[in-house]
Amino acid sequence: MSYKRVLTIQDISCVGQCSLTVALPVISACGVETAVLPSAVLSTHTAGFSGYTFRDLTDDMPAIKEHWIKENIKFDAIYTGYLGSTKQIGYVADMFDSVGNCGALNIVDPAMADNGKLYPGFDAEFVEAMKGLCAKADYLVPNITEAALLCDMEYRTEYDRAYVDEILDKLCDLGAKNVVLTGISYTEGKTGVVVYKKGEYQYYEHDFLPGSCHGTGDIYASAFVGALVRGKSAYESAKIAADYVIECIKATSEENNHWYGAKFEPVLGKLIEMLNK
Ligand code: PXL
Repeated sequence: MSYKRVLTIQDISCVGQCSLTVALPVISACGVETAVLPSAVLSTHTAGFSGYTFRDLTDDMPAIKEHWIKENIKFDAIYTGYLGSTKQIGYVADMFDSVGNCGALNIVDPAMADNGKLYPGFDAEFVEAMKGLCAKADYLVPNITEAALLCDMEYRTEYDRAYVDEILDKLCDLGAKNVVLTGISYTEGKTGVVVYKKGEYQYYEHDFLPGSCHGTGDIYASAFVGALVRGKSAYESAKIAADYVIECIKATSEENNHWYGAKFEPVLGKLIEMLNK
């Protein structure tokens, strides 16, 4: 296995088990060097805490990029998550063009919404700009809320394969080469992930675990990136990430007041085992 370096661009929520505090340990555990570019620094994430601080780092990005170019620092993959501002999305798109190695993978988690709602602070202008970033994605990893927003489709909690197929085609029409659509459930008690490339549909279904916890989208995308960069196929990576998230949810549900994130750390060993199979 050749040694690979990933750049991940997302916020530091100091407390909250999401974004960079998940991506850095998870991708590192996959055996991949992980460089970070914080999009913003928050005292906590925005889901359930109130009065959090928010420092937007948009204006630091051009100088960071210029320094990396001067030092000839390049990455084998660039993975983006929660971004700090609409203007920043343009800078991030520029990073794809300027600091990716030849053949680098661009992986976009359009982290901006869940359960039918945008996260606090995001608006329609942000969604429009995010469509432009998705156009550059080799792998786009949305949940169904984000996917519906990106396609200007109605968000539904009940749907059939035709609705999902329409979303997948629209995401590819935006320009995304592959789509990994999470949280897709066709049968009660089950959920799963679709791995799609224009015309090629694969689905990994698994049990739905009640008591969903915050931050599993970030754990999913980080494990997917780690496995993919380690050389697993998109489908294997999607399956490993799903199985790992299941382990995280099981570990978290052992205690019922751990509401703000998932306990991904005690089960990192299981992720490494899955990768080594
Ligand atoms: O997990 C997504 C996420 C990332 N970063 C911040 C968030 C959220 C979701 O609410 O608030 C700051």
